[in-house]
Amino acid sequence: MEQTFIMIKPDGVQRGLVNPNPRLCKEQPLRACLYLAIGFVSGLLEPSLIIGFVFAISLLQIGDIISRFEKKGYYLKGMKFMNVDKSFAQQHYADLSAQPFFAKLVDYIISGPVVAMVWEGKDVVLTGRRIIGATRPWEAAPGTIRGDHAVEVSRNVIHGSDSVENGKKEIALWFPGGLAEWKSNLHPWIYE
Ligand code: RTP
Repeated sequence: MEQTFIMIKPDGVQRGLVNPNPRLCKEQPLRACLYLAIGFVSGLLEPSLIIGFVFAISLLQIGDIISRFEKKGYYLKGMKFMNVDKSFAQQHYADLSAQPFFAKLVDYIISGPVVAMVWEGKDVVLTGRRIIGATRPWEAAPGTIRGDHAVEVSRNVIHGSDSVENGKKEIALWFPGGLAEWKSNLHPWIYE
């Protein structure tokens, strides 16, 4: 089954910190309260768990992105919340090293934590790019992630592999230890 690498960029993560996703709060207030309560209690009990607090709050934003892939019928096969350094970001975007915006892009990717994910399913590379929307948010259709959440090309929330081949390369780069064993139950009502 096809896999793709999806990364929620620093702006996609950080915006959840200052601006809890109003849709989640409105549509699923209990879930939003639960995230906040878990994060708040863990932050109070043990300051080193503050990262849990940060992650719980940020889930209010990234939860919307994850749920779009889940609802479509794709399976989450790997996920990490991490900071990347300059050489790693340069490696990830090596194909764009000749572009005038390369240095700015690398600085932006290392400016805060990102969420690295692997999603699996039929045609997930192409369909994932459609769920994400056009690179330039002003060209991204409403209903896509970038169409709904972004304004600037340099703050376009999310990355998705642009081919099956690049997906394999990116998964190997971001998940060098491989993916956790998980017996996905490819639901017969989604896949024939
Ligand atoms: P991504 O790799 O992040 O999924 O984006 P993409 O395939 O849709 O677009 P690509 O051309 O590969 O560009 C990679 C990222 O570079 C940033 N960018 N900044 N003029 C600019 O300042 C500019 N142009 C592109 C965007 O964040 C884009 O996603």
